[in-house]
Amino acid sequence: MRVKSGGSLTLVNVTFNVADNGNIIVEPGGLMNITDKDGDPSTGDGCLINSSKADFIFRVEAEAAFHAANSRFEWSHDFSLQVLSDEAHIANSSFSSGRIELYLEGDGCTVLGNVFGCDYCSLASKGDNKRIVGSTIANGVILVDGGSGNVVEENTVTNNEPRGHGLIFFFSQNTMARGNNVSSCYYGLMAISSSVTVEKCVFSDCKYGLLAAYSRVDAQSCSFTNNT
Ligand SMILES: [Ca+2]
Repeated sequence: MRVKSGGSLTLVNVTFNVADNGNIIVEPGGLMNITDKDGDPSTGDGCLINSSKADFIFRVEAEAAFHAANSRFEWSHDFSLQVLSDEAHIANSSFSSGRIELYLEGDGCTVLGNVFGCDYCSLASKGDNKRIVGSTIANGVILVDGGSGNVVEENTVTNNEPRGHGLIFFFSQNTMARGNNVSSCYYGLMAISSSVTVEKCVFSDCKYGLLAAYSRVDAQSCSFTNNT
């Protein structure tokens, strides 16, 4: 499926099974909207996007727009949702697959209240001024790679130490990590060549609660518990 420039596709309460040879591409100038009927994430009337295709690609290209809410994304293989656009909002949705990467490259997009229930999830962000808020990640990491002004807030990340880290800031400036709950990771928070304000976060049962390398980290009102 391909949404081209000037095209607008809205899916409401739609089940979309991607065939063996299918991909979903939203091209520059296109808009894709995936949502439910009543705006309530608990009512199960959102969309289901699923695929059993091994090399499935779901890509929102730069200068496209993408809104997803109250819906489910299910894959039976590893999966990458690549969002290269500034105009992207993903809210109250669930992702499940073998291993997922949600890759966000544009400036200013928002990821709010999603659940990632995968074998391993990487929520990777490049660019500026993103808000990654209220997500639940079991087995995975939130990586902020470069950029400035990004906010990572009120997320819950639980890992199987020593398999992975919780929050990673890599060459990322003026970054805020607020109200996150990170447990059972190798590094709960790792800052490399970054400036990060860490506020009201809880790090528990990690190998190391926090690592700051070539970085300025200001931790305020945080709790470090039972990190070995
Ligand atoms: Ca609903």
